[in-house]
Amino acid sequence: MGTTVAAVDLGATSGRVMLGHVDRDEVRLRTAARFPNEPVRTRDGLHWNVLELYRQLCAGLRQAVREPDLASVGIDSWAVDYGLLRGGRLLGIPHHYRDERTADAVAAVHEVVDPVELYRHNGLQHLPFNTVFQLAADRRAGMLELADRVLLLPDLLAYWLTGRQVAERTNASTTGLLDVRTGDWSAELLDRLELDRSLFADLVDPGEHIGDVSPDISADLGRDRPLPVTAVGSHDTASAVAAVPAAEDSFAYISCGTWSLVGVEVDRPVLSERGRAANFTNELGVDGRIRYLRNVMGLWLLTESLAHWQRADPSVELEPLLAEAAQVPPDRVGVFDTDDGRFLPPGDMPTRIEQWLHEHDQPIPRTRGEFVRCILESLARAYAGAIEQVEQLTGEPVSVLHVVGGGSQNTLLCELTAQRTGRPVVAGPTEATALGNVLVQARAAGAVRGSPESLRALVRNCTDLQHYHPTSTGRA
Ligand code: LFR
Repeated sequence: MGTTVAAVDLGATSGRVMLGHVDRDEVRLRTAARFPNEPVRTRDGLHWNVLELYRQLCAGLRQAVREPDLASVGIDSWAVDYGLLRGGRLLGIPHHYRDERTADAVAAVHEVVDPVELYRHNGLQHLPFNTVFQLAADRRAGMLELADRVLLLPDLLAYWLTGRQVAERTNASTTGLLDVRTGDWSAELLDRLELDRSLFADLVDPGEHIGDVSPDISADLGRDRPLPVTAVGSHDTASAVAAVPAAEDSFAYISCGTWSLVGVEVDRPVLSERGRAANFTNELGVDGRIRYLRNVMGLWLLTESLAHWQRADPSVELEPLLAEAAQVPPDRVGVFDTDDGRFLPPGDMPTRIEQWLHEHDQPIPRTRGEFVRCILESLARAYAGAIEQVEQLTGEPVSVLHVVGGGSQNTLLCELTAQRTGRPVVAGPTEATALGNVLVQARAAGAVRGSPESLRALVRNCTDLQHYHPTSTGRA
């Protein structure tokens, strides 16, 4: 028995449709479809190929509906990006958050609401691609005035499936336009930034029924009965953190994929000036929890370096480079500031890293293996810095670190993280985002009950976790 649900989980480089089967104390995941997500650069910048993502999503659902007891579908993706619509039609191709069109728009927004005040309202760290800045860029390009609706990407895909336009709250909290205290659209910010409230859909919470897949689409998918679409933590980080298998109160997490989101969960927003200056964010999570965290540049540094090397030599592979990196003595490589803005756009990452190290009189890696070590070392140091800061900013000690997402499989990174933070690291699950998505749907369908802690216990029972101790290795 039990319940089966489909989790559509879109990442910056690939998407998947996972089938999650939940039965009392057990949750099992299976892949129904996996597909690449390849951004496209056109004359007007870097875009997401949303039509291809929707096509792949539907192809994945066609597989998923073969499950006779499929109870619902939930969609999550990265945050902040959106489609502009008019009369229900998409206007233009959604931009990628790594597009550089917001450079001037940030200053334009800050002229109206300065950074201190903006933080007081929305509690968000400054990232140049937050929706509020992207919308300002669209206004300057003359696009915003054409639109009557803004839908974040998972909401856009849910709209295409169901015909219903909503704004899922966890993702909406990354726009910079929610009041972090109330969790509602901030009337004051909208007013001052001259954004009409009607541009934004009504908010829904994870677990709410968005609507059923429209009958014509359902028929096309091969389903002859209603297929509900359920709101999940549609911001992937919200879903991932809901599935952190922590048993302890004093845990921190690193949701480690393209980005590394490093922080803790709190009940109330932390809005101190010190926290703002340290670029800590308050993002809304599942069940009203708040993720107090910092965006660290993440494995993007590694995957983008690898892509650069592979352009010159397609035979380059990650695994041997990681093995080489593990042999590099720690003092052989320099450490760079992973969060320097120069690393945000796509491009030749090794040269940018080299330039940074050169400017700061640090040793330059001589081999690809040394580059990999330098990147992982720098990430581990960035994590250590963020953990130290979060302890100071919340006044709460962190006793253990949970690493979830793709990066939890990177043994060297986990070892270095344990060493540099001086904390035990518990690694896994890799598919935390899909699990968080599945569990929220399963709870909405009545297949499991309970608090965030009981969902976490379920993940814990069903995951093979790896443990790393600060002193357990000579390699780091
Ligand atoms: C992670 C993530 C981060 C967000 C970044 C951009 O996938 O969602 O939480 O800051 O992508 O949207």
